[in-house]
Amino acid sequence: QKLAVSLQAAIEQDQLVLHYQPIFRLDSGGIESVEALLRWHSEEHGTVSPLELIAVAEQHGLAHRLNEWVLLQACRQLNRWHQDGFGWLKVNVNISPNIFMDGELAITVRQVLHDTGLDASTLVLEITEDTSMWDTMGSIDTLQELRELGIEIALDDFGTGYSSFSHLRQLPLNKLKIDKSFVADLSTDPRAVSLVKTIISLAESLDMSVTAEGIELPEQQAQLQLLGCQLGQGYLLARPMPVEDMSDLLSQNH
Ligand code: G
Ligand code: G
Ligand code: NA
Ligand code: MN
Repeated sequence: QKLAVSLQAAIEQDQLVLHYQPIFRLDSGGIESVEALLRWHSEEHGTVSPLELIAVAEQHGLAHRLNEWVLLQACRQLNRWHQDGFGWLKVNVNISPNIFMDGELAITVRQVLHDTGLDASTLVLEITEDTSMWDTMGSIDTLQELRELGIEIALDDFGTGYSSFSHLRQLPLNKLKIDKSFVADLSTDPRAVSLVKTIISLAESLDMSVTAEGIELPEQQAQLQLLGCQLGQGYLLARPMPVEDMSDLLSQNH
């Protein structure tokens, strides 16, 4: 079977899986949120990477269904965690640029919030800056609509893409995620340190919180703490993991 046909069946039959990677407060070590990350092991096609999966979905008109599936599963799972006593937990869901730009995202999000009864303030959408979408006014309207639902918006992979200072000024964003390429160079490159320091103070002055992605080494974590970075995620702290493991980790983390 073609990959797209299998993917469609997998969406309908709930054969896709979300893994979760915690985002930690770097000062206290507490968990603030979990990022939902798509995983698919197909009997026929083996393990398909999320990037390939999303590309196939977009080529075959399945992007909407896939996005809806991810949002609904992530919100349902967060509800379970809230009911298990972790009522403060948030979930971060990645939204691909095409989904973001087509104008129906706010309708889908509103529907999912309604169907799950989830507290909107615990949902964070991650939008990558690696597109030229910010140049269209429609994108600002979409962001505004999403914010009016009470959810938060994070700008993902910050520093690598298209965003300029004027975008940061115009867009109603809550969070910046510093791209892992900057974090990777922190322990070896003083210029990376300067850049990260600047991004942190920029975000603070615009009332956004900062998350460092891709923390792999203790030196990087130490440097980020020194620079006052509030939040971090990466293999050093915890890898993306299945729901059961995430539940265990939440129970251990106070
Ligand atoms: O988890 P991993 O490193 O394999 O993810 C690879 C890429 O796929 C990352 O850029 C990540 O943001 C993206 N990704 C993972 N899950 C989703 C998802 O549910 N939706 C979208 N749009 N992107 C995702
Ligand atoms: O594009 P995005 O920033 O959403 O990509 C997130 C992806 O990065 C996750 O899917 C995850 O698998 C991966 N990731 C998480 N932590 C680390 C890390 O410490 N190092 C690297 N190289 N990748 C990571
Ligand atoms: Na992301
Ligand atoms: Mn992300």
